[in-house]
Amino acid sequence: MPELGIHSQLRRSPFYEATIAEGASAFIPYNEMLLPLGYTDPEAEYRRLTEGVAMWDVGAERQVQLRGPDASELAQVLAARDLSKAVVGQGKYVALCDHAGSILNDPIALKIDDDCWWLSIANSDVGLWARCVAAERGMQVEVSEPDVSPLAVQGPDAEDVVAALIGDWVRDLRYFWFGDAEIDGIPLKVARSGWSKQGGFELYLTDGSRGLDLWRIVKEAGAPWDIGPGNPTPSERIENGLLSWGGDCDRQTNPFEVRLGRFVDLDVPDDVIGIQALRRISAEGPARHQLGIVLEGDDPRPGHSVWFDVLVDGTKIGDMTNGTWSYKLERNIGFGLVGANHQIGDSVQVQLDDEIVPGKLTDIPFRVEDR
Ligand code: THG
Repeated sequence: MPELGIHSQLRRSPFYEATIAEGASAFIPYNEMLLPLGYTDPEAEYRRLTEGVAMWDVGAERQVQLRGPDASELAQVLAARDLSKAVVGQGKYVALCDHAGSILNDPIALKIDDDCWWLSIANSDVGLWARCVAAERGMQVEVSEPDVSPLAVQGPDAEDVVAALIGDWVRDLRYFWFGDAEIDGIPLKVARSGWSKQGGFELYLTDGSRGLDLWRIVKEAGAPWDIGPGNPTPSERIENGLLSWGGDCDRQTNPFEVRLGRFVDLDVPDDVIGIQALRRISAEGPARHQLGIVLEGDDPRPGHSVWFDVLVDGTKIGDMTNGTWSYKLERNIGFGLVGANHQIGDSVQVQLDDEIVPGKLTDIPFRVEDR
């Protein structure tokens, strides 16, 4: 790989200096920000996440704020999921689709107020899309990027840490629901969410000048549980089937192909973007589907986010999208986006760079028995 230049628009999160002090050794660009990718020891970070508690700088999960009398209407027009019954304090995982029903982003939509929503976005420019749609439809709504930066606390001990920090009321929060809190004068929204299946919370910091204070306070509160730094961990998230927009789907992928059909409501109003196409795709059945791939061999390979061809008898049947070494299965695993006629249990081959490696299609989440 040649050296990559760093664009001046790659912004630092309010937690950036703390992550450097903790030893962050790799970052990726995400929403024109730097997102920490690791702290030199991926296995230790995986163990901490799956057996203890980790804190993550996910400030790059930016919020697209919709505010005004038409904010709820705009949120609904953008999202192929029924938001009409959502109440203030509730979040929902949604697919934002284009007119062809392809996924543009998969944010969490948080209802902040009757006239205000946040879309907590993955890595694509939803602000641009939302502003354009609002203007074209003559809606009264202001679209902005507020000063909000999530800090995730994830792992089996996360609930104890966040309860110690904020109060026992957080134990009653339902998944994706949130409430307001203040620690040491630092304003937060506290949500039960996060990009792992280990359980946890996200502290949405709403004053970027207090990022380093919040990092220190969470670290101190988590010390009895041995909290340490971490990051969205490829092994854990692939084992458990969490999708990375841009990594496991592209702008030609629809929700039914990547197991997001359960988050699509076909009976939303006809003016929801993409819904006509989604109804048609749902009726016809998607051409591809997402299954697991377990590769043969127990030597760890480097993780990848480029797509590799998946073959049967030399013919391409789909792509292996993101892949990684699984600490749980002790195999190399990844997501397959393959023709709908290929099924769990089928043997496949994956063309990795200059080597063809045999593997098997499996269910998701991945299970040790399936290797
Ligand atoms: N937190 C916040 N913002 C985010 C993410 C996050 N923005 C970008 C990205 N992550 C959005 N993508 C996802 C993908 C999956 C989940 C959350 C965000 C997720 N899914 C569960 C699942 O699929 O099993 C639960 C879904 C459900 O039951 O509704 O958690 O992590 N702030």
